[in-house]
Amino acid sequence: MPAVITDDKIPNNVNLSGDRRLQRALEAWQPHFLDWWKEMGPSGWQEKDIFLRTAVSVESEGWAHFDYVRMPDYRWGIFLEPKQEGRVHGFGDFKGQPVWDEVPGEFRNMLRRLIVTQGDTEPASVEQQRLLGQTSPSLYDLRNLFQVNVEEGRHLWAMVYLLHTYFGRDGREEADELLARRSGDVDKPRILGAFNEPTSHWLSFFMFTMFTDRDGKYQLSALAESGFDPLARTTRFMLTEEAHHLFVGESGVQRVCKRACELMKTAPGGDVRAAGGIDLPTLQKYVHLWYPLSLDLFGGEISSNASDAFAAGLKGRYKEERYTEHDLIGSTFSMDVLREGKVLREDVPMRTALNEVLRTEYIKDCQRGVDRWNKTIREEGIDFRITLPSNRFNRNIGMWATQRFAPDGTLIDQATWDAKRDSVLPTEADETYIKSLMKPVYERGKMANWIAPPAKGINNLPGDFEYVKVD
Ligand code: BYC
Ligand code: FE
Ligand code: FE
Repeated sequence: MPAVITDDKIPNNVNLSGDRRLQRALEAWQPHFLDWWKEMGPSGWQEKDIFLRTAVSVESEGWAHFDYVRMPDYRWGIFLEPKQEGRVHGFGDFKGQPVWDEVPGEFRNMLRRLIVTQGDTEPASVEQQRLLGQTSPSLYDLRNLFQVNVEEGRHLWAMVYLLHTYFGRDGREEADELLARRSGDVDKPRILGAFNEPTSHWLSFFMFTMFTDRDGKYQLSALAESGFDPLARTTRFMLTEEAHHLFVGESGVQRVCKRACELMKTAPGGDVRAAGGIDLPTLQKYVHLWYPLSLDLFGGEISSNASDAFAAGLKGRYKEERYTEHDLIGSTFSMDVLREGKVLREDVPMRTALNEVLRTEYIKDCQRGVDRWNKTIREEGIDFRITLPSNRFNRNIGMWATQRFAPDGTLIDQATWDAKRDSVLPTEADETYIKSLMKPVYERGKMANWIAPPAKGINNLPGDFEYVKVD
């Protein structure tokens, strides 16, 4: 493993200076990335000093360096986990054979599509979050937002490195396209649904980092199993950073829950809204919005793409080593399916069910987070439970998208849906109310009224640390 080179234009542990052509190509892409960052990255804060973590190596001890940095000066680097000598394909048709260090011709398109789809989500999320710095509930949250943003920028670099290194001219073109598409744009939208949704306030930001970044955890874990070794090594390191994004989301919502409970107990008549908080029924509606959008990101329940990617050894399951069987020929997965307007349980050939297999793991993980929110609510002495809706509710991708379902999974007709919609999903009035709360709080140690302070600061620093130098 080459040492980390940090005095180059592009910090890396892939010996970039040993490949002049590649280095020149990436150095030519770099100014385009910076232009994109300045145009579409966090608005209004580019000249300020932010207390950020920068990945400087892949050592499990001390991979991160914390210091003040202006975001355009952030050292976006390329880091791959060390190569494991003798690594073999762990699943699929090539199981037991040595992993690939080059792209096999027959799978080139499939692999490129996976990498481009992954890469597209990273800048998309930065675009979605670009205005949130104007309304942060505290300096602590402001810094966390920017931390997530710069790391999503680094994740884009990770995928662009693969495209430039292994896909020649097509790869360079795809890398340019990654900077050309725009979240929510009618003509050149981002590839996947959730990445074109507005994230226009901090409640949606926390839901996004809870539910949508968690799709990232599961997709990256599936790619970390890949028999295309550079992809596996890149995504493994991305997962290290991802944990903080999930923390921001889960703890963010938890703090909103806590504050809602406090206000229920202290506000006249327990009226949380009158006291300037986010009431739990409204919070539940945002769970109903972001959770199905994130479920959609796993693709159709029955998918030949998923089957092909597994067969080729390109995309595995979550923690493949936990399973005993890695061929999946002749095995089945028991799952709900829609047949002639009815929900039935069926055994589906395992390889075609792999999107659903991954989604099922994701759902369990989401439930664990929701359980922790409910624990907070219970500890506050409040009788309310947040629930995840059925995986059939409000879907736009896959077999459930063709019918209407209530949050409990009951099939309902369009008229019932129309009558129910505003009681289960955010209305325009809810959006207006939440946005009305979004007033920036930029004094050290202060917190907006609608959210409880964090249990502790970042990197063991105190809560009133100057996470962002405002002046
Ligand atoms: N929206 O066979 P199907 C992250 C398309 S998040 C729009 O059912 P497949 C992050 C699909 O592309 C992780 N289109 O599904 C989080 C296909 O189109 P084509 C991102 C969709 O292909 C927060 C057609 O429907 N990583 O990192 O098995 C912040 C039929 O597809 C959607 C990845 O996604 C949708 N929701 O699975 C920052 C990993 N779903 O090709 C970052 C790479 C499906 O027929 N991607 N379609 O035109 C994949 O593994 C797969 O592409 C998917 C879809 C899992 C997304
Ligand atoms: Fe990411
Ligand atoms: Fe993330």
